[in-house]
Amino acid sequence: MKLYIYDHCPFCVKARMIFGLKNLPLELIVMLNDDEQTPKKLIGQKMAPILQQADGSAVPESMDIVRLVDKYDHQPLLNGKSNPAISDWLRHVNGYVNKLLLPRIADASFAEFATPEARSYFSEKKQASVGDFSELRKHAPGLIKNISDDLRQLDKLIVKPNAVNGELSEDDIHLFPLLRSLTLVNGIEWPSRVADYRDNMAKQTQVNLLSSIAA
Ligand SMILES: N[C@@H](CCC(=O)N[C@@H](CS)C(=O)NCC(=O)O)C(=O)O
Repeated sequence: MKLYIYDHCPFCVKARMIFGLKNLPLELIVMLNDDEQTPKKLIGQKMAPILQQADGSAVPESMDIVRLVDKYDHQPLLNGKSNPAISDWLRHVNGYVNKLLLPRIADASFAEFATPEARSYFSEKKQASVGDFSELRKHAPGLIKNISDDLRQLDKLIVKPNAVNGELSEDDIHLFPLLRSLTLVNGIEWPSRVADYRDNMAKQTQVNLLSSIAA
């Protein structure tokens, strides 16, 4: 099967995770960020991730892909219960974290930004929605402090390094992509349980962290 993604995209990480967890073969295709034609041809809109199945049919929406692939072999892995405290934590952090992440993503060496046009497409689109990146960069120290404080709260919610609630659940699929994105940012204080969970999930899901290109 083929998965069309952007490497920086947390929704794409959700879809990648289920393939890694189940150790299923997958061809990853990183689209240029300004390539509107490929996604529009597959699903009628510019959106990633997109799963192209062996019969050629294309499936959008990360959680639809996760649930479909989890059931492929009739041995689903995501059987654990969700903890409402995890979705509350994610809702709170997702309320501000893009102000920290988007300016760094726009500068990083992701394959979807292999041409200057693809990088500008991203920067212009995102600045139109979250505001001027140079202005946001001035707030980075405060945002890094906020996220470090919030990670200390998350530390108390982590039950095991291999599953946030003790057994793999959709909470893991929602939580790990955000932690992976945060590895793009230098200076964050990672509490030990969160760091163990982040590293263990990267191994289990076969999805790389971004520390090597952090700024
Ligand atoms: N509900 C969708 C959201 C996916 C999404 O927002 N993807 C972003 C990338 S992170 C996207 O493709 N945006 C259009 C663009 O980048 O032009 C899902 O869960 O798959």
